[in-house]
Amino acid sequence: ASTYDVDSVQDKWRKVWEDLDPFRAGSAAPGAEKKYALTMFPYPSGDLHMGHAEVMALHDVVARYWWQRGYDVLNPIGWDSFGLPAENAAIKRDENPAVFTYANIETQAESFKRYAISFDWSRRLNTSDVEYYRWTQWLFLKFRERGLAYRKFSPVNWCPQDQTVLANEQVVQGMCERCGAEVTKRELSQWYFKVTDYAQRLLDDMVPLEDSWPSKVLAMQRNWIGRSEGAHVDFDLELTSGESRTVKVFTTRPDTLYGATFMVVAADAKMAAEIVAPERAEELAAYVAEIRKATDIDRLATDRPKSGVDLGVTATNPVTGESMPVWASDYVLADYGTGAIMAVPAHDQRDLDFARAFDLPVRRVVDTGEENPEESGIATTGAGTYVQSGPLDGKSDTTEGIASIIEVLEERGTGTGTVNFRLRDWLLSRQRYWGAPIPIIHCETCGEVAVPEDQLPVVLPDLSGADLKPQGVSPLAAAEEWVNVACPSCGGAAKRDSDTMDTFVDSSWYYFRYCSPDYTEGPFDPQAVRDWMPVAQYVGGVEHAILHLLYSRFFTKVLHDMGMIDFEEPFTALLNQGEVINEGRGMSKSLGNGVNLGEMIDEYGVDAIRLTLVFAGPPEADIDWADMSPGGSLKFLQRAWRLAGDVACPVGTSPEGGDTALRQATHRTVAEVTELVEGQRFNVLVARTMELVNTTRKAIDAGPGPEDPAVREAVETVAILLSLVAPYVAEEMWERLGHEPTVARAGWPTVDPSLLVQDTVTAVVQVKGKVKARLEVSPEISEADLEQLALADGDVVRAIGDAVVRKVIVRAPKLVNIVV
Ligand code: ANZ
Ligand code: ZN
Repeated sequence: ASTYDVDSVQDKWRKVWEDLDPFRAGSAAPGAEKKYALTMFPYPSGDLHMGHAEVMALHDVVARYWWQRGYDVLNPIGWDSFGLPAENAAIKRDENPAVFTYANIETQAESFKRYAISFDWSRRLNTSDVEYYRWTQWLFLKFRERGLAYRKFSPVNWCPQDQTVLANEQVVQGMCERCGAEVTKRELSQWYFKVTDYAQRLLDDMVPLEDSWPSKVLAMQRNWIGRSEGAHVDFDLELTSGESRTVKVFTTRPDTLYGATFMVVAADAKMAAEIVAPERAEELAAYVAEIRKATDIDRLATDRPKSGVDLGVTATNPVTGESMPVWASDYVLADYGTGAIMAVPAHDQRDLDFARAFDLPVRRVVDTGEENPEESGIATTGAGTYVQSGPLDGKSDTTEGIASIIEVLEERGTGTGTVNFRLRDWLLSRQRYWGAPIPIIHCETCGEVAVPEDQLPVVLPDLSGADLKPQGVSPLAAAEEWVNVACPSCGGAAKRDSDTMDTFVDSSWYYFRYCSPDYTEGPFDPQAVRDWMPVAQYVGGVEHAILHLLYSRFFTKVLHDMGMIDFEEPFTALLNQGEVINEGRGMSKSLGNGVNLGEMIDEYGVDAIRLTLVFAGPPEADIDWADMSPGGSLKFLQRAWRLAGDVACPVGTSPEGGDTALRQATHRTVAEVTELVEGQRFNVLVARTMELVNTTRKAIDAGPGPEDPAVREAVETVAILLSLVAPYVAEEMWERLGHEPTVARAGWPTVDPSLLVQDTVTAVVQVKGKVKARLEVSPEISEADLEQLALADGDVVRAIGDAVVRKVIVRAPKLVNIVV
């Protein structure tokens, strides 16, 4: 046939591949090196969209390349199938989330198969499967045994729309990461993972990832962990009751202690209510009620008008002995540092704004040469000479200043040097139905009791027909039969914890499970994990830079400390793909600029869509679909496919003796493409393949002709290169060339180094035995041409000067010797 029928080709090969099962992990030659290629698993909230199409197409270039290179590849797929998106969608449709979720999973699986991603389909997993979440529960209990999962009562982020708490990481600019509603605070008893215990290691272990993770992601994690060096300083307070009390502050600038003129405590910290003078208590309570509405982002904003309440008590500056007022304000956060600060208005802008708003004293202690902040209203934060600072006066080294004040404080026992982290513990409990139940039982006599290991899993009850609408408590609390149990410890009446786990708990360890998805003795088979992990290449969106990637790193470190694995970082290399946009903007329903993947595939075929996405630009760059030409991609693929029909020498013919120029083009392409794939420059891989197709077409039509064995070699190479991007066309070409399927496992072409001749060589020109010029010339240059070039060179002409040329000895292409 001379036309390429996309649909029938797709149907044909899907069946063949299903029988061949070519991408089963462990199916490479014995002893082959193992490579784990991972792509972030999808939420089953609908069918696949353009974003999935892009990330999977890029990811699959790597996985398929590894197979071609002879590695044993683990490229698994599964679904992040618990969680709010599915639950909210199910509520809207008045369906059981399970029905909706599993139907979507089937739809997506079908789409992935049609999209021909080289997954090992035998390893499918869903985080909402009982066999999976029993181990999520098991891990929770193991973490708890290590003191890394605990419950505490404290103010938490609350999404009024989803009626559930949120982790700090799920609050994006004050909004719920999922639904966009403004997040408020509530006091609740909730479960946490103690990720703060790992803050320093999470920072340190990023160093070796410097070259293989996007620097943006590393910077975001560093910033999120937020390590600050500084000091804790103790201030003695005199309360109105006559009692005294010590309040600790965290400061990164203890060297400015002489400039501290008042103290501020977080208005919503417990401490504020404890120290406030009785006559100010009411005012404080009213103020706290007001600020509960503000987000942390608002509260820390420098341009926000300062507000606060004078608590009517005084504190003593430990170095000046001066008495200073204590205020409560919302610009100090309750859960950062110690929830209290020493205000140094001269050198901290927020403190200065506050001082000016409430007429509090400003004292400059670092002279930076700028105008005095007291007059300018602009705090100076840089280095300068210390003034009004006792022993520091006249000095000007900040590091030294900080160290010497810490020394003084430590000697007197009124402070210590310390490191503070911005990272908070991970709030993991959710008041929603569709998640892994927390395997804890609450007993009035025994307190919190872990569900015994042999009673796992705690199966999520079927609440079909029940109202799952968020009401602030988990719908599980109303499932009487499920909730009421005997205490495993005393046998008395007790209740199950009715919260479920954040889905980020599920996704923090799924890549371990893929190594042995049917293992029943633990979350994973240690040997299988030793074989495959860590992940060699992880591909996914930058939106997971903090949440998922930080949590996964934390889980991996805990598993390491539990002795279950011997590495500490899960993902050796990370690639963040760009976004697929349309007409310059993100695709969205409200803009009406969505592009339907299914329709695109129906119109142009899978290969053309995949090729378009890979060819669009560097993988990390955004793709504007409006600028793309899937029709052009399809035309190119048909051109490539036609080559296979034109090859006229039999399969198995040795390429030796074939046309040299074409053979060189082929081998140079393979050599270059190998480096391009290793360097993740997949778009250039496509460009080089296109060039090889054009060169081969010329060779068939005008050059050595279709019988030349170099043509077969070139077309076979095109098929193999295309197998990374356009698997259907590649397979069809391979068959037309007389091979058995599958081209995906044909093996990477071997490069013959003798065919990689350089385009130019350097010819040396000597005059009177001295080198006077170096010329870049073609290796095939004739002696006459080389002589002419040499004699025309400016330096050579100068070197000869007035002398008479007696003899020119030419050894093309390397040497010209001029005798005068
Ligand atoms: C005195 C001081 C003087 C400060 C100065 C800064 C400059 P990072 O680097 O982010 O850790 N701070 C401490 N706890 C706070 C809280 N709970 N809410 C709001 N602000 C708080 O910032 C640490 C600095 O932020 C601390 O150092 C403290 O102000 C303030 F010239 O103390 B500093
Ligand atoms: Zn009990």
